[in-house]
Amino acid sequence: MAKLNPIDMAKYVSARRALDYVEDGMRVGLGTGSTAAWMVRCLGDMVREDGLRVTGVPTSTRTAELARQVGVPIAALEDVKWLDLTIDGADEFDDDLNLIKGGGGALLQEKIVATASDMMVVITDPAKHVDTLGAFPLPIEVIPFGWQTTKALIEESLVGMDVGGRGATLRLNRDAPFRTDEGNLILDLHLRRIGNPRQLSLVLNQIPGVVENGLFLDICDVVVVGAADGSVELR
Ligand code: ABF
Repeated sequence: MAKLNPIDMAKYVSARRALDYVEDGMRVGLGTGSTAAWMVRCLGDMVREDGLRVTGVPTSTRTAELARQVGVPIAALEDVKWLDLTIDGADEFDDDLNLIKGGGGALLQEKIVATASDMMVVITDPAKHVDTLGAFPLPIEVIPFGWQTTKALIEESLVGMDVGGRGATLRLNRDAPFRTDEGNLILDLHLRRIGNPRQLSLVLNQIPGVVENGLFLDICDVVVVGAADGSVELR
Protein backbone atom coordinates (compact mmCIF):
# COMPACT_ATOMS: atom_id res chain seq x y z
CA MET A 1 0.00 0.00 0.00
CA ALA A 2 1.32 3.44 -0.91
CA LYS A 3 2.34 5.54 2.15
CA LEU A 4 -0.81 7.06 3.61
CA ASN A 5 -1.14 10.67 4.66
CA PRO A 6 -1.53 11.11 8.46
CA ILE A 7 -5.32 11.48 8.36
CA ASP A 8 -5.82 8.36 6.25
CA MET A 9 -3.29 6.43 8.35
CA ALA A 10 -5.32 7.12 11.50
CA LYS A 11 -8.51 6.01 9.76
CA TYR A 12 -6.84 2.92 8.28
CA VAL A 13 -5.31 1.64 11.53
CA SER A 14 -8.58 2.07 13.46
CA ALA A 15 -10.52 0.32 10.69
CA ARG A 16 -7.97 -2.51 10.48
CA ARG A 17 -7.99 -3.03 14.28
CA ALA A 18 -11.79 -3.10 14.39
CA LEU A 19 -11.81 -5.96 11.89
CA ASP A 20 -10.08 -8.15 14.51
CA TYR A 21 -13.59 -8.46 16.00
CA VAL A 22 -14.91 -10.07 12.79
CA GLU A 23 -15.15 -13.87 12.88
CA ASP A 24 -15.91 -16.25 10.01
CA GLY A 25 -19.63 -16.49 9.31
CA MET A 26 -20.54 -13.21 11.03
CA ARG A 27 -23.32 -10.84 9.98
CA VAL A 28 -21.66 -7.41 10.05
CA GLY A 29 -23.23 -3.94 9.89
CA LEU A 30 -21.17 -1.78 7.52
CA GLY A 31 -20.97 1.87 8.53
CA THR A 32 -20.87 5.00 6.41
CA GLY A 33 -18.21 7.69 6.08
CA SER A 34 -14.55 7.85 5.12
CA THR A 35 -13.29 5.80 8.08
CA ALA A 36 -15.94 3.13 7.52
CA ALA A 37 -14.92 3.08 3.86
CA TRP A 38 -11.42 1.99 4.91
CA MET A 39 -13.04 -0.79 6.96
CA VAL A 40 -15.12 -2.00 4.00
CA ARG A 41 -12.07 -2.03 1.71
CA CYS A 42 -10.00 -4.02 4.26
CA LEU A 43 -12.93 -6.40 4.78
CA GLY A 44 -13.03 -6.94 1.03
CA ASP A 45 -9.35 -7.91 1.12
CA MET A 46 -10.07 -10.45 3.86
CA VAL A 47 -12.94 -11.93 1.85
CA ARG A 48 -10.96 -12.15 -1.40
CA GLU A 49 -7.55 -13.10 0.00
CA ASP A 50 -8.32 -15.05 3.17
CA GLY A 51 -11.64 -16.58 2.17
CA LEU A 52 -13.42 -14.92 5.09
CA ARG A 53 -17.17 -15.60 4.93
CA VAL A 54 -19.30 -12.65 6.10
CA THR A 55 -22.64 -11.10 5.30
CA GLY A 56 -22.47 -7.32 5.28
CA VAL A 57 -25.50 -5.11 5.95
CA PRO A 58 -24.79 -1.61 4.57
CA THR A 59 -26.02 1.57 6.28
CA SER A 60 -26.27 3.61 3.08
CA THR A 61 -26.44 3.19 -0.68
CA ARG A 62 -22.87 4.48 -0.99
CA THR A 63 -21.60 1.85 1.45
CA ALA A 64 -23.58 -0.82 -0.43
CA GLU A 65 -21.91 0.27 -3.66
CA LEU A 66 -18.42 0.18 -2.14
CA ALA A 67 -19.09 -3.27 -0.63
CA ARG A 68 -20.10 -4.59 -4.05
CA GLN A 69 -16.97 -3.08 -5.62
CA VAL A 70 -14.61 -4.75 -3.15
CA GLY A 71 -16.42 -8.08 -3.02
CA VAL A 72 -18.09 -8.03 0.39
CA PRO A 73 -21.35 -10.04 0.14
CA ILE A 74 -24.27 -7.89 1.29
CA ALA A 75 -27.85 -8.45 2.35
CA ALA A 76 -30.73 -6.27 3.53
CA LEU A 77 -31.40 -5.97 7.25
CA GLU A 78 -34.92 -7.26 6.57
CA ASP A 79 -33.40 -10.55 5.43
CA VAL A 80 -30.72 -10.83 8.14
CA LYS A 81 -32.86 -9.46 11.03
CA TRP A 82 -30.04 -9.37 13.63
CA LEU A 83 -26.30 -8.76 13.41
CA ASP A 84 -23.29 -10.03 15.32
CA LEU A 85 -21.32 -6.80 14.96
CA THR A 86 -21.53 -3.31 13.49
CA ILE A 87 -18.45 -1.23 12.68
CA ASP A 88 -19.07 2.45 11.97
CA GLY A 89 -17.52 5.88 12.22
CA ALA A 90 -18.61 8.83 14.35
CA ASP A 91 -18.43 12.59 14.43
CA GLU A 92 -17.88 12.85 18.19
CA PHE A 93 -17.41 10.48 21.14
CA ASP A 94 -17.22 11.18 24.87
CA ASP A 95 -15.80 9.21 27.80
CA ASP A 96 -19.10 7.34 28.23
CA LEU A 97 -18.80 6.18 24.57
CA ASN A 98 -21.86 8.22 23.69
CA LEU A 99 -21.69 9.54 20.15
CA ILE A 100 -22.83 12.16 17.74
CA LYS A 101 -23.21 10.59 14.32
CA GLY A 102 -24.94 11.47 11.09
CA GLY A 103 -22.68 14.12 9.61
CA GLY A 104 -22.80 11.97 6.51
CA GLY A 105 -26.62 11.96 6.49
CA ALA A 106 -26.94 8.20 7.12
CA LEU A 107 -27.85 8.36 10.81
CA LEU A 108 -31.25 6.62 10.51
CA GLN A 109 -29.99 3.41 8.90
CA GLU A 110 -26.83 3.61 11.02
CA LYS A 111 -28.80 3.77 14.27
CA ILE A 112 -31.20 0.98 13.22
CA VAL A 113 -28.32 -1.30 12.18
CA ALA A 114 -26.18 -0.50 15.22
CA THR A 115 -29.12 -1.14 17.56
CA ALA A 116 -29.83 -4.47 15.81
CA SER A 117 -26.30 -5.70 16.60
CA ASP A 118 -24.86 -7.69 19.50
CA MET A 119 -21.86 -5.36 19.48
CA MET A 120 -21.04 -1.93 18.06
CA VAL A 121 -17.44 -0.91 17.40
CA VAL A 122 -16.75 2.71 16.45
CA ILE A 123 -13.68 3.56 14.42
CA THR A 124 -12.33 7.04 14.79
CA ASP A 125 -9.38 9.31 15.56
CA PRO A 126 -8.34 11.49 18.54
CA ALA A 127 -9.84 14.65 17.03
CA LYS A 128 -13.34 13.20 17.52
CA HIS A 129 -12.99 12.90 21.33
CA VAL A 130 -14.84 15.51 23.41
CA ASP A 131 -15.49 15.95 27.14
CA THR A 132 -19.07 17.05 26.39
CA LEU A 133 -21.00 16.26 23.21
CA GLY A 134 -22.21 19.10 21.05
CA ALA A 135 -19.27 20.84 19.42
CA PHE A 136 -20.27 19.01 16.26
CA PRO A 137 -23.69 20.12 14.95
CA LEU A 138 -26.31 17.53 15.90
CA PRO A 139 -27.97 16.13 12.75
CA ILE A 140 -31.74 15.70 13.04
CA GLU A 141 -33.60 13.80 10.34
CA VAL A 142 -37.06 15.20 9.58
CA ILE A 143 -39.67 14.32 6.95
CA PRO A 144 -40.04 16.91 4.17
CA PHE A 145 -43.73 17.53 4.94
CA GLY A 146 -43.93 20.79 6.95
CA TRP A 147 -40.21 20.73 7.76
CA GLN A 148 -40.20 24.45 8.55
CA THR A 149 -42.90 23.86 11.17
CA THR A 150 -40.91 20.93 12.56
CA LYS A 151 -37.85 23.20 12.70
CA ALA A 152 -39.84 25.79 14.70
CA LEU A 153 -41.07 23.09 17.11
CA ILE A 154 -37.49 21.88 17.60
CA GLU A 155 -36.32 25.41 18.39
CA GLU A 156 -39.18 25.84 20.89
CA SER A 157 -38.30 22.52 22.56
CA LEU A 158 -34.81 23.80 23.39
CA VAL A 159 -36.14 26.45 25.80
CA GLY A 160 -35.03 25.48 29.31
CA MET A 161 -32.91 22.58 28.06
CA ASP A 162 -29.34 22.07 29.32
CA VAL A 163 -27.73 22.97 26.01
CA GLY A 164 -25.19 25.44 24.66
CA GLY A 165 -27.17 28.51 25.57
CA ARG A 166 -27.75 31.62 23.51
CA GLY A 167 -26.63 31.59 19.94
CA ALA A 168 -27.77 28.04 19.26
CA THR A 169 -28.78 27.83 15.63
CA LEU A 170 -30.77 25.30 13.65
CA ARG A 171 -30.61 25.16 9.91
CA LEU A 172 -31.28 22.88 7.00
CA ASN A 173 -28.28 20.72 6.13
CA ARG A 174 -25.52 22.69 4.43
CA ASP A 175 -25.95 20.54 1.31
CA ALA A 176 -29.63 21.51 1.01
CA PRO A 177 -31.65 20.23 -0.70
CA PHE A 178 -29.86 17.33 0.97
CA ARG A 179 -31.97 14.18 0.91
CA THR A 180 -31.27 11.03 2.90
CA ASP A 181 -31.64 7.54 1.37
CA GLU A 182 -35.22 7.69 2.66
CA GLY A 183 -35.86 11.07 0.98
CA ASN A 184 -35.90 12.92 4.31
CA LEU A 185 -34.09 16.16 5.21
CA ILE A 186 -31.31 16.73 7.72
CA LEU A 187 -31.39 19.75 10.05
CA ASP A 188 -28.10 20.68 11.74
CA LEU A 189 -28.51 21.83 15.36
CA HIS A 190 -25.49 23.94 16.35
CA LEU A 191 -25.63 23.75 20.16
CA ARG A 192 -21.90 23.76 21.01
CA ARG A 193 -22.64 21.87 24.25
CA ILE A 194 -25.24 19.21 25.12
CA GLY A 195 -25.38 18.94 28.92
CA ASN A 196 -28.06 16.24 29.03
CA PRO A 197 -27.96 14.18 25.80
CA ARG A 198 -30.54 11.64 27.04
CA GLN A 199 -33.09 14.34 27.80
CA LEU A 200 -32.46 16.12 24.49
CA SER A 201 -32.77 12.92 22.47
CA LEU A 202 -36.08 12.00 24.12
CA VAL A 203 -37.52 15.50 23.63
CA LEU A 204 -36.45 15.70 19.99
CA ASN A 205 -37.88 12.32 19.05
CA GLN A 206 -41.28 13.25 20.52
CA ILE A 207 -41.70 16.09 18.01
CA PRO A 208 -44.00 15.16 15.09
CA GLY A 209 -41.95 15.26 11.89
CA VAL A 210 -38.70 14.29 13.56
CA VAL A 211 -37.63 10.82 12.38
CA GLU A 212 -34.40 10.39 14.36
CA ASN A 213 -31.44 12.32 15.75
CA GLY A 214 -27.70 11.74 15.69
CA LEU A 215 -27.25 11.07 19.42
CA PHE A 216 -26.13 7.43 19.83
CA LEU A 217 -26.50 6.76 23.56
CA ASP A 218 -25.69 3.42 25.26
CA ILE A 219 -25.18 1.76 21.85
CA CYS A 220 -21.41 1.79 21.36
CA ASP A 221 -19.40 -0.95 23.08
CA VAL A 222 -15.86 -0.13 21.97
CA VAL A 223 -14.22 2.92 20.43
CA VAL A 224 -11.07 2.18 18.42
CA VAL A 225 -8.97 5.34 18.20
CA GLY A 226 -6.39 5.26 15.43
CA ALA A 227 -3.46 7.70 15.32
CA ALA A 228 -1.36 9.06 12.48
CA ASP A 229 1.73 7.30 13.90
CA GLY A 230 0.01 3.95 13.31
CA SER A 231 -0.83 3.33 16.98
CA VAL A 232 -4.30 2.31 18.15
CA GLU A 233 -6.08 2.84 21.48
CA LEU A 234 -9.21 0.96 22.59
CA ARG A 235 -11.74 2.69 24.83
C1 ABF B 1 -20.73 8.06 9.72
O1 ABF B 1 -19.40 8.32 9.95
C2 ABF B 1 -21.50 9.26 10.16
O2 ABF B 1 -22.44 8.99 11.12
C3 ABF B 1 -20.46 10.15 10.65
O3 ABF B 1 -20.84 11.43 10.36
C4 ABF B 1 -19.31 9.71 9.86
C5 ABF B 1 -17.95 10.11 10.23
O4 ABF B 1 -17.33 10.15 9.02
P1 ABF B 1 -15.79 10.08 8.84
O5 ABF B 1 -15.38 8.70 9.23
O6 ABF B 1 -15.62 10.36 7.39
O7 ABF B 1 -15.20 11.12 9.76
O8 ABF B 1 -21.06 6.96 10.42
